[in-house]
Amino acid sequence: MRTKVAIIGAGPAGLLLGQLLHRYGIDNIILERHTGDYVLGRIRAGLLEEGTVALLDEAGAGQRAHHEGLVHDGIELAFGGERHRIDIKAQTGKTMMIYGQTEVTLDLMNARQAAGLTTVYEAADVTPLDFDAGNPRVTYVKDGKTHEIACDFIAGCDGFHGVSRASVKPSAIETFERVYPFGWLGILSETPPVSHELIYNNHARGFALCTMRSTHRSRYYLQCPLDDRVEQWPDDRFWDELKRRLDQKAVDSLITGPSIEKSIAPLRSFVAEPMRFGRMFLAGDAAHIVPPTGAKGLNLAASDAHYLAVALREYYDEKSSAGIDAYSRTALARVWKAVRFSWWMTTMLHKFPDTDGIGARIQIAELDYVVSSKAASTSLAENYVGLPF
Ligand code: RFL
Ligand code: PHB
Repeated sequence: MRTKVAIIGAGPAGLLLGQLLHRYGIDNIILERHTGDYVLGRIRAGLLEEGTVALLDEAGAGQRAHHEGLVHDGIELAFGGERHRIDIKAQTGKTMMIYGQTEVTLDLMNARQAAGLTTVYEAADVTPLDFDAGNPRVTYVKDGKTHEIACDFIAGCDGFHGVSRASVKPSAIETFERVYPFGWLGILSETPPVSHELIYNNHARGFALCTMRSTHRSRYYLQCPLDDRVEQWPDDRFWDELKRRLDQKAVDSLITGPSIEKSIAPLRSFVAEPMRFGRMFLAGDAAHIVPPTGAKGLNLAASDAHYLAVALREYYDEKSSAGIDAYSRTALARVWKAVRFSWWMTTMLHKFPDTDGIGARIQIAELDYVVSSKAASTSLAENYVGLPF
């Protein structure tokens, strides 16, 4: 088999890249380790930047998001028992959209299928080869048989634990990492959200986030110890703890119900540099991870896919390598700003082991400053809504 771009991973980065390349007339094949249903079963991000929605439109997969997504103009920060609204639309002229990653993935999968493009699910032992030389290849095993795809380029869109980054020789890559001393326990429930906008809560017992998937489906997160397991968090304990961390008005309007999903995710900041190794590029979580506090993970996967698709179009249409040569630098400039913002939001909103004394007071002073200073709230707003790309 031969294709122009062999894409490893059918998460949001790989599917969006594949669809954008298709629109630019560049053929591609996606190799995914799991089944499509497994990929769709992963409950992750929920908040899309306007730029991400525009990319879904460009990919021909934005229709349902416009119909079913919830457009949000602001967020609330809660601390000291009170809520403070940041009017993001007034500060930036832009909005955000609540539309779950599962829906984004489904829409991109459907668009890919409608376009008749090849995705190999349950591809085992996917191995990128010879990307440092001029003849990159990817081998994989399917139904017990080994296959090989010859290609011009490989796109490693295979997430944090993928094979692409792991295939690079250690001397060619530099990594930067911070692991936070807590995780997020998330639940999904078939209940109306406590408020029509997201509420980020700083509380002495730990961070809590009220978000949603629709007008009848809520998603809540609690900061929890890293070694906690979901079995330790029956629904009643979750709701009790959430109520302790919310302001009274939120507690009064909170509607609880059985959870339909519950999971714990560790929080980390991670960046690999560069994002290009000869004829292989990394995109999305394969290259970087941010803690979810800034809602940037999925949005960065989308901007990487955009930069890479445009660079490859330039390569094929204009016979110019300028775009692919600049890809790593261009993508990393945006990535690092999102890493900075996500770290800052995480630091301001969570309880740290050493936050008890001076740290906790400084957090409150910072939150107070953010909600009372136009300059500070505008800074939060323009990062939250997504920096331009
Ligand atoms: P993904 O979504 O991990 O997709 C990578 C795909 O590659 C496949 N794969 C392989 N395929 C073939 N061969 C191999 N050797 C392979 N190894 C892996 C995987 O099966 C998978 O299908 O990465 P992508 O596309 O870069 O997308 C990134 C986003 O998924 C990610 O940034 C966000 O979901 C991060 N994230 C969150 N972001 C937010 O903005 N808000 C959130 O609330 C939020 N919650 C989360 C999250 C990530 C989580 N992870 C990674 C465990 C919650 C969790 C639990
Ligand atoms: C979500 O809806 O899952 C979500 C929203 C905003 C965040 C993190 C997660 O900052």
